[in-house]
Amino acid sequence: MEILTQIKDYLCQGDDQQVLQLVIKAIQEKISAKEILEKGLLAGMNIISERFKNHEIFLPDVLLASKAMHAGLEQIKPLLIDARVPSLGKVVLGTVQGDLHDIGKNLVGIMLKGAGFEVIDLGKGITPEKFLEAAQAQQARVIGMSALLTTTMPVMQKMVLLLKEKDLQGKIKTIIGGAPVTEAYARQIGADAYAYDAANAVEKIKELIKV
Ligand code: B1M
Repeated sequence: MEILTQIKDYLCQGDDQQVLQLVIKAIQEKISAKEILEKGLLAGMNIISERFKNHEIFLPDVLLASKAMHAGLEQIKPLLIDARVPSLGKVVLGTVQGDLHDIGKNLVGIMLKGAGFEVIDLGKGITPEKFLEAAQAQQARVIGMSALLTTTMPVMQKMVLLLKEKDLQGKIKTIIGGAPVTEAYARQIGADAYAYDAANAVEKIKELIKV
């Protein structure tokens, strides 16, 4: 669809205003939020990731594209979240300490809310202590951690160790994800689950708390 290609292209150009207007137009044209997300916004972010990896573009370009992604995501968020679904439980979510990447984490939050979970999104740069404090205050059964840098992945292990130290392992479950994170890493550090994308995170958390 032409408009989805335009969303993808303007996202790659980092034009948040055009992305915003086009997403609004796509919604008016009754294109589904899922299609706007997958064929427009995420398709654009995938191109940006590839170009950044190949040194064809630089950090400021990625920042602009991320801003455009956020602008579009904000518009489709209400469509992906169905407020009528009863709460399945609370999940504390955040990007780990030292890591500022939050696009994937935000998507996970949106999908979880859409599936009926109550999400306490702590934002980015979150220490294990902060995760724990929020989980205890909110009586959440799951802590979800996102990391996009290999250098910040060890924070996930610190979280697991902190729960162990406080004798809370198993009572508060952990799920991890993010581009460099793998199932094997989750097993290695003793996390309760790993998810490769936002939809998979919903499935895995449902399994974790058996709903
Ligand atoms: Co950065 N960055 N970045 N970056 N950035 C990566 C991650 C990188 C792989 C690019 C590269 O070099 N090829 C590289 C990391 C290398 C590594 O560690 N191995 C990198 C680097 C090096 C850096 C800086 C250090 C650059 C610098 O300053 N020199 C710096 C670090 C800042 C910091 O965090 N302290 C930096 C900064 C930035 C921006 C600020 C410009 C921007 C982030 C903006 C933002 O998030 N608000 C940015 C971006 C956008 C990227 C890339 C291009 C795209 C990431 C993204 O948003 N993808 C990224 C390249 C890449 O990943 N290949 C890159 C789209 C998103 C939907 O996917 O986040 O993977 P993702 O989430 C998916 C799944 O992974 C999963 O579900 C999501 C949806 O399907 N998932 C979970 C994610 N979290 C989950 C949690 C779960 C379950 C599933 O359970 C709780």
